Amino acid sequence: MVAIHPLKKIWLDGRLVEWPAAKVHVLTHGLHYGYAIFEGIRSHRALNGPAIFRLREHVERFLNSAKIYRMKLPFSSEELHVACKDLVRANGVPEAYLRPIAFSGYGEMGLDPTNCPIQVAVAMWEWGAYLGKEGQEKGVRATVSSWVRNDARSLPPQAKCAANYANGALAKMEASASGYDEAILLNSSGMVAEGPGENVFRVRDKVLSTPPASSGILRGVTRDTVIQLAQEEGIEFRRVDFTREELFTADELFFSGTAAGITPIREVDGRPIGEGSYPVTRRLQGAYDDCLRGRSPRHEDWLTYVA
Ligand code: PPE
Repeated sequence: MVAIHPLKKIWLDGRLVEWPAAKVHVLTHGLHYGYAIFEGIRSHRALNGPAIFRLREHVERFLNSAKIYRMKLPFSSEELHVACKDLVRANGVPEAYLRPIAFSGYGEMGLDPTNCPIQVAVAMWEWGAYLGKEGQEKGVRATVSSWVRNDARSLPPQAKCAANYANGALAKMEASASGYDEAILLNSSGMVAEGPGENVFRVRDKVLSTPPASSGILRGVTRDTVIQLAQEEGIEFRRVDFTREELFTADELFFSGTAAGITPIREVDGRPIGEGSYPVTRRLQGAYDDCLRGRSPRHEDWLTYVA
């Protein structure tokens, strides 16, 4: 969790407005029914200036989320790219987290959002290590949630919809109340799915694995980055379902996500994971950091410089 420190500007419905002016009505439709889709993107101080990481892929997922929910966005992909770049420049903060969001606005009530205006905003704030700086370095303690991950037949996991996160919040609160840093959710078949805001990776006998999209997860941009980097590092990789007990017997486990970055998991439900050193995780963290900060020439195309 992070307390928000106001910056200068927020992009709202096509223009940059002053931070305190970015408000909505309490009868905003999406607030009542969870009809909102969003993204989480990071910008970093890279070698050649502030740069947004994998902006294209995030905006593409945003458009796909809208499509799944029949939401007609009044802005094009190109306009959203420009909005994100303008926003980082306007706030003058290179290391930030960007939150594009589209939602059914004020106009009608009742479940069908078809006739509501669609509002779109991009806000940004400074968000340090999602699971704490110490967690990022030394690893976090996780617990398998008693809450089952949203079933794909109820809430499509590929759409990053606000409604999905009620399930995540239940899991996260349960984990915190029991003294853990983060939850791991199983799907309705009992296989490992993901964290409330992260994908999960496992290393066993030098083989890296992560659950396939069919396990009912969000297909993370960071997950995709990790998979590409692992292949370049010569790490054997498999997309495969794994069980709860395979978490306990892993040599290494880690979370991946835009907010979380690559965060080692050092314990699951009282069982220490592996030996407590994370050689594969560390290699991937290093390679990932190089990409974010423009030190990886082969992945320059993942960066959108804002200047
Ligand atoms: N699964 C879920 C459910 C999820 O929310 C995220 C991102 C991921 C996997 C990883 O996706 P990606 O960021 O593309 O690698 N969670 C976002 C929101 C976190 C929040 O608390 O808010 C994020 O990391 O931006």
